[in-house]
Amino acid sequence: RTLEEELERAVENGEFTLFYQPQIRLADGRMTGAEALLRWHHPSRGLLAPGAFLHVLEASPLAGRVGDWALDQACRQGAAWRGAGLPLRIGVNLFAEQLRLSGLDGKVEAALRRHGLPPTALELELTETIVLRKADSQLEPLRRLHAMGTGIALDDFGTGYASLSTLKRFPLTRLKIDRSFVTEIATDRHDGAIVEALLSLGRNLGLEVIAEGIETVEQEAALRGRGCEAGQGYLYGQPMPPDELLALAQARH
Ligand code: G
Ligand code: G
Ligand code: NA
Ligand code: MN
Repeated sequence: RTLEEELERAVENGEFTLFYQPQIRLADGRMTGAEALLRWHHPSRGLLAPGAFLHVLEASPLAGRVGDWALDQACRQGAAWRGAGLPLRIGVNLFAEQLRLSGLDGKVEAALRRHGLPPTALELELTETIVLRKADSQLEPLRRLHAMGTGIALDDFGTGYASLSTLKRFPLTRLKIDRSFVTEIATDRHDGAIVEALLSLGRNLGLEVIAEGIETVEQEAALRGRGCEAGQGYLYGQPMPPDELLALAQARH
């Protein structure tokens, strides 16, 4: 069997699941959100992270179905947490395929309505590569979602080639600084300077900034000291099943 055939079976058998990674407000350490990250309960290979299959899934038409499932599942989970008194904003990664097909705004609105969530309870994550391939006319669904109050984050920020003018015309609410710049922020002068530039870019565009891949209190302090609003990384928690995230959120609320 090829990986693509296995992925097709996985979609049919419901073998995917979502893990969640905490997102923290650096000013007070509270958990304000969680990013949903795909996992595959493979019948013989065990629990697989996206590294094992994303390259094939992304290039396949199945990506649209898996992406729609993840959007619905993340909204369901967000509504459950909200019901438990934890109004976390849920981050959902989008596949290029989901933007290529029309009707993304309708699908997002329907998922929110199905689970009784306000538009602000959701943040869609897009990579620079996806963003750069979009013509102005293809941005209309995202503009509508942005106007409704849904978050739109630029993922892996700093690793691509998005120009200032691209960033300006794209309907964004947040930049996610890629973890490659965070790793040595406390020790490497250049990484410190790059992060400062990314943060000032965010400020000038009126966007919030979240840093990914925070693993140490030194990295956290360096980011907070430079005015970064939010963070995500192993320091706060790895991607985990929903029940574990709930327990952690209750402790960090
Ligand atoms: O879960 P992990 O930490 O290994 O994530 C690896 C990559 O897989 C990340 O870059 C993330 O953006 C991507 N990814 C995880 N879940 C999803 C998903 O549901 N949809 C899309 N499009 N990408 C995902
Ligand atoms: O969407 P994105 O590609 O940024 O997904 C985040 C990826 O980074 C996932 O693979 C996740 O497991 C990983 N990750 C999240 N936090 C950390 C961290 O603190 N350190 C490292 N090395 N990886 C992380
Ligand atoms: Na992401
Ligand atoms: Mn990222």
